[in-house]
Amino acid sequence: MKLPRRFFQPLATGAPAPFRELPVRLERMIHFVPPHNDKVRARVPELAGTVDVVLGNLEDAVPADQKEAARKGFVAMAQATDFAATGTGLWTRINALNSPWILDDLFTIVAEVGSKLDVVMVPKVEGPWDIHYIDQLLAQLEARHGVTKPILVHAILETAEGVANVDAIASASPRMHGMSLGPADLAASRGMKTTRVGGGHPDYRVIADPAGDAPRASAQQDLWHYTIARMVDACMANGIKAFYGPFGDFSDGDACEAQFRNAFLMGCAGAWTLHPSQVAIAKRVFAPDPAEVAFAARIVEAMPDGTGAVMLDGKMQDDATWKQAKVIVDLAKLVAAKDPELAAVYKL
Ligand code: 1VU
Ligand code: MG
Repeated sequence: MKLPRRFFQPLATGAPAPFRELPVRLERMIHFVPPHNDKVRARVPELAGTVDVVLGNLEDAVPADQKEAARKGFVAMAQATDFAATGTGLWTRINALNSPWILDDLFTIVAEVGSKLDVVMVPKVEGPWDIHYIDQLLAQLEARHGVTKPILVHAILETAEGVANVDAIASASPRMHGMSLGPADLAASRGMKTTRVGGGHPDYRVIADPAGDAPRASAQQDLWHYTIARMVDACMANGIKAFYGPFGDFSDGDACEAQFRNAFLMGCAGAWTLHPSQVAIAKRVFAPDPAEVAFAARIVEAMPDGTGAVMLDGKMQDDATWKQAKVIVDLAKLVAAKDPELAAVYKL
């Protein structure tokens, strides 16, 4: 671990200094685009104004013989659209550190479009050593290609070893943007018995005690509660952002919405959208409920300096509830700045 004084120094001569604070950005959805698919890629200019982040995916879901096409497609789509004009983030998911493609991914992308790229998503991160490697390499490439804004790193939490090291990953570098839960790879790595991509499982439930001959009530539980909680604590303790990842059953919007909402309530900032149908769900979920915003605004107003104790509608408010209210009001303001319809509803 670097000493505090060295932690924020650039890792290569000529590389930009790391951010002291993360840029404040609304990232309700990270929308995955398969860049080797010409038809979907052609939609990116129109898509860019409707999502918070466009991510060109180079890793899983891209066939091995299409890796080069995906990389070229990503460069083309990054060059063709002015993402900054609509405040849309531009990310890529590179191939894993143990793959034969990662060097070409980073060498090509930073050289060609490094100045337009906000975040590199790194799959299958096992520990801080993976982040250190990417951190050093990105600094060398930024210096070589004159990139002046630091490219951030986002880790996918999708192996048992990664979960065991989640705190060390979150604090590995000032380049860390955040983390996403990767429920499919993680399920496989842990030996979980599910073929689903995220969401619950009908057999994972608690059952009530027997009460005579009455049928015993039972309820499905959230398979991902523990991991999301660990990820949120690791991220927020280090001032970075937590995200729910993919939900694979595009036909079950209700289940996707429930999974996204659990993640939102637990502290996540957004989720991945893999299909256009999931974008509206993420927009609905990752913006606070208008009634909650109205009540939170009353709390903030009732305690202008955030201290003391007051009663609102029979409920005690104090310094701690003021902070809770501030989380909601701040997010509502961020959403309102981008979404005029919600700005009107929030009255902010
Ligand atoms: O109506 P049209 O035919 O003009 O368009 C189709 C389709 O092209 C389009 N579409 C998309 N547009 C933008 N972004 C997308 N991600 C996207 N996906 C589809 O929407 C229209 C309707 O599509 P569809 O229902 O007919 O679906 P398709 O069979 O065309 O596409 C399905 C797949 C799964 C291939 C496509 O959605 C996709 O590639 N999504 C991203 C998958 C991905 O990135 N997976 C990796 C992350 S998850 C992980 O790593 C762990 C599991
Ligand atoms: Mg994965």
